Amino acid sequence: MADGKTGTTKVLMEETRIFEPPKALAENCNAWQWAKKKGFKTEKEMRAWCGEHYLEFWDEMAKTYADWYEPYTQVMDDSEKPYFKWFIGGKINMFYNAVERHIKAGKGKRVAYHFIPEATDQPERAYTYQEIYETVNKLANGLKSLGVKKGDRISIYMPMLPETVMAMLACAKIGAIHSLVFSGFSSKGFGDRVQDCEAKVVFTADGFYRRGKPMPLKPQADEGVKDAASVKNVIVLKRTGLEVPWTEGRDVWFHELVDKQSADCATEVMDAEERLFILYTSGTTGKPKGIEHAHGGYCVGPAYTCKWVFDLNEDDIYWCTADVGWITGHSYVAYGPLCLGITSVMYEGSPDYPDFGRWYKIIQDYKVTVFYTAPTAVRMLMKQGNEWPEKFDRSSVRLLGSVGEPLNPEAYIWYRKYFGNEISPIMDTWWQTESGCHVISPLPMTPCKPGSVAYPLPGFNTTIYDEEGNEVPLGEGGNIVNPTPWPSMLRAFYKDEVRYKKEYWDMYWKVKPGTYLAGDKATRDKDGYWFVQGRIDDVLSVAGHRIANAEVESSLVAHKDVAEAAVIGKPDEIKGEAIIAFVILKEGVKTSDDLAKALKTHVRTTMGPLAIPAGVYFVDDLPKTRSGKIMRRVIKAKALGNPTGDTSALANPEAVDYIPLI
Ligand code: 6R9
Repeated sequence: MADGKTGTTKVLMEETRIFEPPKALAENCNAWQWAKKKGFKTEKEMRAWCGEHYLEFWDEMAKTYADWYEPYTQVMDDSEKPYFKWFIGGKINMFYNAVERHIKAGKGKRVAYHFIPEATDQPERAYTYQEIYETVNKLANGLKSLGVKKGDRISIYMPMLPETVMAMLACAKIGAIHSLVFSGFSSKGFGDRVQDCEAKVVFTADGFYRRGKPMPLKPQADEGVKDAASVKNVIVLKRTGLEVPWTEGRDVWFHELVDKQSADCATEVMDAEERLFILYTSGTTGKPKGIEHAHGGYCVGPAYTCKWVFDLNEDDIYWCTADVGWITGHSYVAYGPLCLGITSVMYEGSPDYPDFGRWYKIIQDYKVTVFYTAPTAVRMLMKQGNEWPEKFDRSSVRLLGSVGEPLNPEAYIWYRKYFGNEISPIMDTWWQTESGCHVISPLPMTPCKPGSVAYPLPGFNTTIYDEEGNEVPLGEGGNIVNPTPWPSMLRAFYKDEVRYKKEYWDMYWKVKPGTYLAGDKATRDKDGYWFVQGRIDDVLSVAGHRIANAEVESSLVAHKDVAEAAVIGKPDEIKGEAIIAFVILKEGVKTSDDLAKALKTHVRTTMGPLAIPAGVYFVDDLPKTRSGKIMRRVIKAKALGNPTGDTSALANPEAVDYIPLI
């Protein structure tokens, strides 16, 4: 189709291999225990019932996995679609569920995180639930002393540390709304997000470790907040001891703020719908969208899926490698495992420091039982060869997870063999910042097909629609949709009602109001197994991170020598997609390798290293629609040597000829 949206695609690849989970796991896992108790004979029957009776199902999950100060009187209210409300009248707090209730239950001595610094000469350290409870209480009092109140926004620009989770928890405790920005973002990326949510306080660190070396972070944080009038204080965690620029009266050391405070602090009683956090994710127009999540629903979705999909129990040692700055870190490093009182491993640095054996060594040292990572990491480690995993004992691992992009069959088989001892099933979990928790995934008793995310989870009625809103038959592709709401769903875009409606709800509003459009394409094979095919909009997936094409283009166009730019994703064995830029230079500017390099550096400094184009090509023109929209679909087809399809919407069809084969 001319606008680049999905048409109907057939299943091209037929995967016939099926991996059965170990019998003992299938029979004893938490999900199947529940099914047996309810009298279901098959997994299919269970999944179908939970979809049909989704309100009853979520009601039970909310009562099983969350503790409420006051019970809700209604499970869900859809009277103001697309603003769905969950657990009406219920009072709750995420901090109470993630930490406080474990202390009350006498489980304070349990380890929440085994923290492993990147530098091998620094001590590893366990943080108990009790220690986290006390530090968070003090930090919450510290935030109050700075004037932070319920509903205020707090930006967190911190590396992968237990203190980052504690900063999140302190906000939750007093009802402030946290907004994490991945510490790999540039100062501009950070600053834009701080300004958008009008943060009152910012958390950052003096620096972080990368490949064994301390790197500064505070100067970037300063640069980011320099135009943010809303920011009253910057709280700085001392991690590296690097010297930092200091603004008297504004900047506060994390440890000094905590040390002065009492460890008594009352947890704010929140309405279920009050906001827990805002997390920015890339949208089609390039401006990041602030996805809002609520306390009530978030206490349910991550905990339920940690219990059912990852089968987590108190004797597990769980490790999710995601950075807390992304949604996977929010749900599966912080809130989900904490709500269940689980012991996690948290590793500060990169997988190749001091060598490619680091992750396997951590698995060996801590006897990790459940491991969750992204396909990009699996492919990167696969490329390094089997001798690395073979040096270490990985026999503790009993279950694996994958997230962020399709796990291609080659990587799937390798991951299963070298991380999973050829027996651990892989939970390939499809979900989004917007969904808050897993949506489509196997369960531990599901027979799995490589490359497939299996089926929608209990509680979801996720299906595939064609452009008109008809469900497509097995074997055909279309748009992933959720016709019914779920508790940990997004509630809104921060201050942008129009885009919220446009991006998720307008597509099928006329035929089926309240149907959520996920923005991905998928197909199901003849057995009903789901295969995710990628985004329908113009968002790239680089190493599992979403980067809007438009964001990279606007960064390039901001360079003094660039007139116009178009960015596409080229399939990449390791990263999923590599960023390729086509650039029209301003009149009189000459093309050169140095200029191509300068443009890459420019993207790096304005957006951060994740967004650096792998290739920059200079062209004389770019194909556009009559309304001036650059036709990325056509550019991509031409560059990759595929048929360019329908070009009737082009204002300048001759421009296609300028696009080189890459
Ligand atoms: C959790 C997360 C969401 C987008 C999503 C889709 C892609 C996520 C996937 C997957 C294939 C999987 N995605 N999991 N694609 N298989 N198992 O990644 O959130 O950063 O918001 O990205 O990631 O395209 O729409 P987020």
